[in-house]
Amino acid sequence: MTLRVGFLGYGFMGDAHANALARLPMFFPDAPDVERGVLIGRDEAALAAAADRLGFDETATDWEAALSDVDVLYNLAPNYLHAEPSIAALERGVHVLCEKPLATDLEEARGMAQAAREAEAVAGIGFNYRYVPALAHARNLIAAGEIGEVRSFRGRYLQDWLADPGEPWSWRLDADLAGSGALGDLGAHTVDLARYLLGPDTGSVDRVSGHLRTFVDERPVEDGDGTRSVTADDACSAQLAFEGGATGTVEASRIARGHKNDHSIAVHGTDGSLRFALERLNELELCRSGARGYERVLITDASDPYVDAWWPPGHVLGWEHTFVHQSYEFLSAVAGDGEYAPNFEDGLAVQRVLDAVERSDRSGEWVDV
Ligand code: SOE
Repeated sequence: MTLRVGFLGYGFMGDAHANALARLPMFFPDAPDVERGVLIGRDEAALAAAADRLGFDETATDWEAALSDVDVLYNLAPNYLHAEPSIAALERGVHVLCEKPLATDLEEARGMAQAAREAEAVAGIGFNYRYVPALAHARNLIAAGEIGEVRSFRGRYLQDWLADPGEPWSWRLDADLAGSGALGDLGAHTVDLARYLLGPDTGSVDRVSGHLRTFVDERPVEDGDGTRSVTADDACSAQLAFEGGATGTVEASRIARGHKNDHSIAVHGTDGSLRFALERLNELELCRSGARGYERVLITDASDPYVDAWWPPGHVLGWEHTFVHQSYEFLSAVAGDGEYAPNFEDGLAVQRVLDAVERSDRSGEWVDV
């Protein structure tokens, strides 16, 4: 069986996912056969050029009609276009891998999770950092009790592409179109990693105290005159109280000068700690039971998650490999037993936390998730 895949959207994420599909048969020969079938977008000329570059057979400008022509939809569109096409696809039995955050608000996210529950199709969400080998390894270590009982989680996701007030306006800066700013774009990944690393019980967030700030209220229109209002947060921070009793913090920013894609995580347990930074994604730092400090371990052995598909030890992997691993797992689930995580329930769980952070910011108080 060959799975015919359609992509809705062909920006940065289109490149990342198309590259993943191209690599899949070379490095994961047991993955299902996949055809890059239809590239869906609005601008015919731009679509044709992108389809040619990304290896798609056809293009379409009507996403609804295109659904009858694919087995799988990768929803890589801006956040405000996550709900309707994903729900429509699932209702037709088309499998969906939707980029994060799941939706622009909790109500939409609930609708998407409900559609996924009722569908005879797989509904995955693009939390690609679960597929960093070092983080998958960290999760296994925590689950095996290597650092004892988790007492605290600390995550920060810092970028600086909005530090310059002259950086133009885009949909990502509009709360109606994106849902939120740094919180949903970056913090969503961090909240998901807390859930993933700590496990479903310990990692479930119970209460939050959140703070959001927009520092640049107007930004220039790209290739045009004047400015448009920025309604999404530039930066945010939140304290988390986990159901299992652990404490946590999450910080996200798109104005943190000097930080390009700094997604850093630390987990402290009763017997040890571990820490990770995305800009050095092949490494994991471990403070093992009884040790006085951290040791740095390269997670590139064939026995480490996903690594045996690639290069010999020390021949490091990059950010793009996470998308290959993600497509491998997602498409294998589609062709196999249909069981896949992270799925729309995971997306909804994260959306509940994002929503609580915004509610807490408005009320100035801790709120229940
Ligand atoms: C934003 O700059 C962004 O592209 C996010 O949207 C992605 O989710 C993140 O992985 C990298 O940064």
